[in-house]
Amino acid sequence: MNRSYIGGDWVEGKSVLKNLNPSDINDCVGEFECIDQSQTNEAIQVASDATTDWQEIGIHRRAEILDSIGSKILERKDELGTLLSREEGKTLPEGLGEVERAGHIFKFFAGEAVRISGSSMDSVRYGVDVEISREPLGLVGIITPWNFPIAIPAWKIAPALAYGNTVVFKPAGLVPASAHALTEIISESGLPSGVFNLVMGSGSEVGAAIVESPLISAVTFTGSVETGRDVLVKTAERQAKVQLEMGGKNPLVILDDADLDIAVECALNGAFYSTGQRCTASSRLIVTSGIHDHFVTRLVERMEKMKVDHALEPGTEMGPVVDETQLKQDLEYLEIGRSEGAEIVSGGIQLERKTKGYYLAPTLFTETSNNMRINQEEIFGPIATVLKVKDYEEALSAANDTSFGLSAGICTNSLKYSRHFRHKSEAGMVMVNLPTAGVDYHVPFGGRRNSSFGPREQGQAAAQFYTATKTAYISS
Ligand code: UN1
Repeated sequence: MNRSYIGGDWVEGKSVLKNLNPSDINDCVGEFECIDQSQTNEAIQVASDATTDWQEIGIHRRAEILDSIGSKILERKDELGTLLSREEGKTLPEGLGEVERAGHIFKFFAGEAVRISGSSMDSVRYGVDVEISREPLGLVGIITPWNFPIAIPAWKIAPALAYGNTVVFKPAGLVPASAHALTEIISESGLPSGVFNLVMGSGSEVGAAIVESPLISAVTFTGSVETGRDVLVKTAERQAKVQLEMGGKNPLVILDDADLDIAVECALNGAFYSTGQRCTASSRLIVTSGIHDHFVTRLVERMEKMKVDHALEPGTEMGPVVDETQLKQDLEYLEIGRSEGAEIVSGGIQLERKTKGYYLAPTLFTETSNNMRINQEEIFGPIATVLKVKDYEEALSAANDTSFGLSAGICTNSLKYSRHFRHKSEAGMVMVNLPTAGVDYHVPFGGRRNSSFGPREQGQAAAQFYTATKTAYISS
């Protein structure tokens, strides 16, 4: 039974939900208990009371604790990766890779904890010194999505703790087992009780308590644009600090001079790995006319060879869609695309496998225009579109013609175009001859427009969100 963890205790919930394996819905990964709003408020109180303890423990001990969490995650990689793939449906290599990334994130922020620094300068008034320092915020509320069940929690929890904050963490209901396992590791790391709390339950009870509580100084959220807006409005009302990571409709531009092998692998990886369920997925493939037909033929050949199966089956390249609701949304977008006049050249059908799961063939639309809904709205499934354009200029303008701006990629051998694209792309991250998805843990992550709000995540940039700046003036 997966329970919430509050003030150092595993706490009984008010209702029980099943956690089903999307590769095999007859496999119940486990049950988890949901707590309600008043229990969440108790967790918030406990975490708020623990802030002084955590700040006074000092940076050396904080670093040691974070480093040991990172080591334990890496030691238990096989078990955690298998669990993650079983409950989320990404392939085992993807699950293992994600766990490894989470371990490295904790180790990175262990190092950052002892490097928290400020600056000093002379005041414009002679005889006065100015010292600028970073201080903890207090209590941080963390709300995470289901598509990266351990990496996204890690890249929010690790910096929150490293910079001296206490945490209330609400994972997505579809992936409670990974959250529980991570919490188990954190609970054994020597943290004072109340510093880290896991609160499992619904958005309307647990999420609402986090967003509305005056005891929470900052809320970091990754999820849908719709929920993100709600979090933004509610936190703005009480002037809490907020950081949002939401959707994407990321363009991958393929120019005539691209290396075709590289372009096809970037598109395949970016569009279909993790079943396309990444906010960084390459969902719009913008292809110039000279390479268009070759590219489509080669990508379709590769897609048809892709092994779509149970996430834990050796050799699987793409696992199932995460659940029935997401599958329904994906199927609806197939209809929307067809009705808009786009053509499906590969996929577009549900697949049956030995086990009953939410299998959908990787799908490619061609004959699209950029104003179609399938080119403007985030689908969050294994569905990509091809947009044929005349030249680089048209490709760039289509790439930027979106309400999102998370990641953008270009496949080309031209220094001129890759350099121009790097400067003119209106996305937060630009990839050259690489998929739009798959990011490092030690550099800033985030986007523009509807994709993100607030300071960047990860790397040293994380300090901007998880700390408050203090400016001190000192005269003798
Ligand atoms: C990645 O592409 O490696 O929810 C990470 C998401 C993003 C993370 C993507 N926040 O898909």
